[in-house]
This record gives sequence, C-alpha cells and structure tokens, in this order.
Amino acid sequence: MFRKRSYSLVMTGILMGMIVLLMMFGSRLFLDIDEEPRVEEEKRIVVGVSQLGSESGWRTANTESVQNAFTTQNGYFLIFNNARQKQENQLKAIRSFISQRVDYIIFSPVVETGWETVLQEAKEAGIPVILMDRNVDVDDQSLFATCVGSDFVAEGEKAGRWLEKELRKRGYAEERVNIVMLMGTEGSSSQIGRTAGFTSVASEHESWHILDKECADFTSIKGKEVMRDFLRKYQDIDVVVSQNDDMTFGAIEAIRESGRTVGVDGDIVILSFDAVRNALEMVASGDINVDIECNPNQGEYLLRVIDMLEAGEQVERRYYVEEDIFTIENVTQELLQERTY
Ligand code: GYE
Repeated sequence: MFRKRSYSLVMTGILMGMIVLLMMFGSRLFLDIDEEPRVEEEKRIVVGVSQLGSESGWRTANTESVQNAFTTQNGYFLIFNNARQKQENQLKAIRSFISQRVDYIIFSPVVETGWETVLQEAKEAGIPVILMDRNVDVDDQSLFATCVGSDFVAEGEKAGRWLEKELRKRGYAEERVNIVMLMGTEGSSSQIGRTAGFTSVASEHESWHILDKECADFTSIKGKEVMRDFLRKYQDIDVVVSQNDDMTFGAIEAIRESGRTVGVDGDIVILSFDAVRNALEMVASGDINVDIECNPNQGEYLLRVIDMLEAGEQVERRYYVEEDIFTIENVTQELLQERTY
C-alpha cells in the first residue's frame, strides 16, 4: 500500500516536471512554429472552394487547376471541399465557409436549382460568390458575383453541326438516322445545355430520330449500364451522343461486348464531350468520331476574376473558357503529348 502510494507520488512528480519543462520550452517551440505564418496568413486571401465531386477525368483536371491556382505562393489560403456529388454536402460546405468568414466562395453547383437560401446567407455575410463550371437557376442575379465556365448549349450545337456535316459527307443526309443519348447528372448545367444544344439541331432534321435519352451521371459505370439497356431495347442504333468521355468509355465497352463496332470504320458513330487525353487517344485511333472539348483549366480565369474584384473593378456576368472540337484530322501526337489531363 505504502509502496504503491510512494510510486504514484514519484510518477506525479515526474509528470509535473515534464509539464513545467514543456511550458518553458514547448510553448516557445509552438510559438515559433505558429507565430510566423499566422502573420502571413493575415495577408492571404482566403478562398473556400466547394467542388461537386470526383466523378470524371474532367473533374479531376478541374480540381487540379483550382489547387494549382490558389497556392500560398500566389497569396491564397485555400479551403477545399469535395461534396461527392451531393447537393446537401455542398450546402454544408458553403455554410461552413460562411461561418469561417472566408473572403470568397467558389463553387461548382452539382445541379442548377435549390441555392437561393444559402446564396442569400453568403450575400448577407458580405462574401462574394463565384460560380465555377456550372450555373445556378436563381431569380436574383445579385446572389453571385460572376460565373466562369463553358457555353454548354454551344457545345451541344457543335456536336449537332458536326453530325450534320458527317452525314452529308457519307451521303446519308436524307436517310433515317437512329440516335441515343447518354446524358450527364440530371438537372446539371452541362446536362441541360448539351441536351438543348444538340436537340435544337436535331429538330431541324426530320430524318434524325432520337430513340431514347437517359441520365448516366457522367460516370463510366453508369454509361456502360445505360448503353447496355439501349442495345437490348434497340437493334438499329446508328449514333451515340454521350455527354462526357467517362460515359463514352463505358458505352464503348458495352457496344463491343454486344458484338458491334464503333468509330470511323465501325457500325456506330460516337460523339463525346470533354476531350481528356484518354479520349483523344481514342479519337486518334478512330474509336471516337468526334470529341467536343470542354476546358477544365479554369483556375487561371478564377485568379483573374478575384484580382479584378480585389481592385474594385467591375466584372462581367459570365466568362467563357476557350474550347475546340477534335476529330481524327486534328488530334496530333504533339497535342497528345502536351495534354496534361
Ligand atoms: O463534362 C463532366 C463532368 O460540368 C463540364 O461534369 C462539367 C461536366 C464534365 O463530370 O465530365
């Protein structure tokens, strides 16, 4: 009993001693580590970014572009959150950015609707919101400062115009053409815009028949599933319009498994969107007929917008990124080597 007590007394003594030592030296240590950057941090612009997910190669490239832009060297403190394709996660992230009093909120809205309340909260807190990639559908346009992204309707139209030309070239301009569409996340700007753009061109052609269109969430797995269903339902598909490369990869697998062929020399014409490197390689090898580029490198544009806002300059309502369209004719080895995503 006595021995035990003296043992615990000794232990307490040692512990107390360690605490005193820690307070003497440790606090200096912690101060040294902590203190300096904190001064710098104050000068940095704090940006909260709510990315919608990591569903595609395009998205990964977009995330990298943002992370490469908002660096410490560029004078930023970046708080990044991945919402894993859930609007509720984005709402949570934005609210946490507001309570942390960030200087700017950037977010890529997974769908267009349902943002009024949270954007109103950001506005009341005096935090400018910049939309990246996709848009929001709100009546009050003062709820966000500006928007950096693609013209999705134009992308859809480009796909339609390409098909027009291709059919003419093959001498099929007047013949019946059966089309199926794999669409992206339902209610997202890219799905809405690309669908509207393509269908408006299709409506000019009586011989074009859109047999079916189905959402496959911009992922390869769902693209394959939906394409498999289409192939079971329809024997005579001529054209697949797939709203991103990941769904295209899945769709091509399903087509090949069904015994059909794709691309320039195949049974089924493939139109895709994004133009990530893996897909461009398939354009070069003739497996994908055309890829409508969607530019994920939006970090630089966002930096410029924030520079302007910091300088008190007026910003535009929208900034469109530059985009091209790729076929076997213009995908060079040089382009493939340069492509970083
Ligand atoms: O095409 C797709 C991604 O909104 C432009 O989202 C973006 C789309 C892109 O998942 O791959």
